[in-house]
Amino acid sequence: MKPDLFKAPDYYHINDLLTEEHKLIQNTAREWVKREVSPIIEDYAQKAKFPKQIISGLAEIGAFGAHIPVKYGGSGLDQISYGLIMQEIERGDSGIRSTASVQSSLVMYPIFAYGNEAQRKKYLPKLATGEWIGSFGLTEPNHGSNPGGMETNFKDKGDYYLLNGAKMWISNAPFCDVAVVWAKNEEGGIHGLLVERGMKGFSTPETHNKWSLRASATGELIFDNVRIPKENLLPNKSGLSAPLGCLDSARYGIAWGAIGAAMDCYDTALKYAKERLQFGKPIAQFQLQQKKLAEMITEITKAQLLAWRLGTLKNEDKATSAQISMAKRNNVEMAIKIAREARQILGGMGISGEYSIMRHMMNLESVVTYEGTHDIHLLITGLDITGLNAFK
Ligand code: TGC
Ligand code: FAD
Repeated sequence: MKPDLFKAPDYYHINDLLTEEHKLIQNTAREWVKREVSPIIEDYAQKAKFPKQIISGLAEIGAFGAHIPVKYGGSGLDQISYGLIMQEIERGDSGIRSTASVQSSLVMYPIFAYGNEAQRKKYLPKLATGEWIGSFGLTEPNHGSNPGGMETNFKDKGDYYLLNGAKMWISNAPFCDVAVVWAKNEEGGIHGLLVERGMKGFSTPETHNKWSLRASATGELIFDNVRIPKENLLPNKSGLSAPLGCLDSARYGIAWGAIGAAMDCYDTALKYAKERLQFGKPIAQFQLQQKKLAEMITEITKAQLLAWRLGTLKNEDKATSAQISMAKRNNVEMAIKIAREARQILGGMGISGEYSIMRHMMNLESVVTYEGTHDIHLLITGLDITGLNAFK
């Protein structure tokens, strides 16, 4: 892996829209990624291992609970700050951003928003420091895009709930300390339960042989007659809108994160194209390569503006789920297309682990699928603009 000389593209001076605090947060995260992620990430991805030693550093840059209030151990930052941290982390690797997204948006957020005070005090400080790692179990073997059909269920046994079922494709599962698990009660109502490692009948086998997000640990959550203490039910929200509400927060982070991956591919391709000589000229002088680079910077700039505007709407509590969905879809597709074009600019070197592009490209195949597939997000926009529901 080459030294990380990343220079962030900022064609429309988006930086001028940021406060001094935003810039400081962004810069801290960027320097941390250069120091702690870039030198090791290729090796960990090749070995399909998550680099656990970076967990405390992720906590220090505010990646765990950026928007959770300080009194619960979070950083109490605004939504743009959260987005910028996700962007910088994903510039390093989407798998590392996944760990941060799950911890912040899918574990800390529901405990904060749907939990009671005792649950907030018990879990949030430990999750904020990375002492505990969380996972989020919504997807099941038979229910991915339609989580409302979930089969995982719990029965009221008087003193406790009895949980049965299985979740699959769960980020952080193999080493999580606590899982936010979505399951149906006997009446079919959907609730969140906090399942802790060590509970009898709870196991988290790792999913192997992934070609994507190799530096992120993915696994199953299996519940075989697990006794859940009654105080582990999230009391303040139920129904499918509860897990989907968490997804809004995570999808927002991905809309920013994907820009980071795209920026890294663009920056790598631009540098390479200016240095690589063929036919006696830098390949950047050929029109076909300039077209690719020009389109890349245009798409990155559009995505930056979309994310920034969405962040301001979120700060004002005005962003709709459909607006968040559009930004997730657009920015991830933009990043995948850029990764593919950037790889071509590097020719044969594009497939080598000497450069980050192929790793980003493979990672983005997961990012375009999780948190709602590209197709599902098209249909969410379709429903929003036509009023006609393609899912029913
Ligand atoms: P539908 O009938 O439309 O909705 C049920 C209820 O939910 C409400 N709702 C939302 N609420 C909050 N936020 C949203 N984004 C919401 N979308 C819908 C809706 O208003 C309704 O409320 P109510 O009060 O009337 O009951 O549900 P549906 O069954 O027709 O499904 C709709 C669909 C397909 C859009 C939705 O289920 C969906 O988004 N599917 C995609 C599933 C998905 O994204 N899974 C992600 C799993 S987690 C993950 O991938 C983590 S990866 C993490 C990482 O590593 O970074
Ligand atoms: P399916 O729902 O079976 O979809 C297959 C295809 O059919 C897709 O192309 C889809 O777009 C299309 N399709 C489905 N329905 C429709 C429709 N109505 N109209 C048109 N096309 C349709 N989940 C979690 O709960 N927690 C996690 O932490 C998590 N982490 C993940 C990490 C990784 C690496 C991956 C790959 C996935 C992860 N997921 C997680 C699961 C992810 O959210 C699901 O994979 C995703 O929601 C899609 O579900 P599925 O894989 O079952 O595909």
